[in-house]
Amino acid sequence: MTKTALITGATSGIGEATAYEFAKHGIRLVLCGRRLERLKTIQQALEKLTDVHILNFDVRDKGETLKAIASLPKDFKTIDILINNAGNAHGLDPIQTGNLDDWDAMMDINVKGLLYVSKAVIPQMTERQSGHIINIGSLAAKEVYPKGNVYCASKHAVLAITEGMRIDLNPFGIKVGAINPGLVETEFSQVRFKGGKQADNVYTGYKALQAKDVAEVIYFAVSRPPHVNIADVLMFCTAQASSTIVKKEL
Ligand code: NDP
Ligand code: 8X3
Repeated sequence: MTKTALITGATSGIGEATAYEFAKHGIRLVLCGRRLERLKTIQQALEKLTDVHILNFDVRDKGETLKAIASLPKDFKTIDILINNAGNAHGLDPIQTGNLDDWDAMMDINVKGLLYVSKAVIPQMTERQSGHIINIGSLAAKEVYPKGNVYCASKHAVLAITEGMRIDLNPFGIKVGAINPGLVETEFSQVRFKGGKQADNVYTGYKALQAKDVAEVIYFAVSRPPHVNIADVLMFCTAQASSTIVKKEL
């Protein structure tokens, strides 16, 4: 039977690439994000391949998140696959000079937003005793790097939540896993550095992972047979060995 996936952060980067990858394989889509025009453009492009519904909300807003997901029309209400992807780094500062608004953004979006979306979707999965949740963690979920402090904390939390979900949802036959990429060339650094010049250097001198590379791994995870759960993936571009070791040619 054709599955339906809800993807948060589908307006760019890994989420958008995952929407394309899933559509190619006929998975029906509920695409979420704040930038409505982008959602509409992606919907228009993908409707040639599959059914697409868009939901425009900010994951920081608990009420809006629950309301948006509850508003899904009958045809899209059954979510088989949840991709908790919305998130970003905000700033790269040592802890002593970190910005409180940046800290709020990372904890509110990466951690609490993921929880709100999950809270809206999990009850139907437990009721059906089936479902698959993939949380997008990061290398930052496994390592702490200089100035990464709060972003790394938010992603360590994502990994802890993933493991907690897997334990609690195990009796219901629900698969839960995390995909943890290293450097991926998306709008991530534009957001982290607030459009500043620093963002331009992040992906120069080596070939970073592309959003599609991560999307293909996500599709691999969701397309395994019923008895197989990909619990945790750490993926790098070849040039990257750790958070601080990246082989650059320039
Ligand atoms: P992008 O900036 O390209 O995408 C981020 C997505 O998150 C956008 O679609 C954005 O949509 C959405 N988003 C951000 N804030 C909110 C919010 N408050 N409410 C709803 N949606 C929101 O970056 P990536 O694709 O790289 O990031 C996707 C995930 O991958 C993140 O969780 C990130 O931490 C993780 N990651 C990224 C890596 C990288 O190097 N790029 C490496 C490892 C993990 P909109 O603005 O329209 O709301
Ligand atoms: C994004 C990758 O290395 O900036 O999670 O933390 S990194």
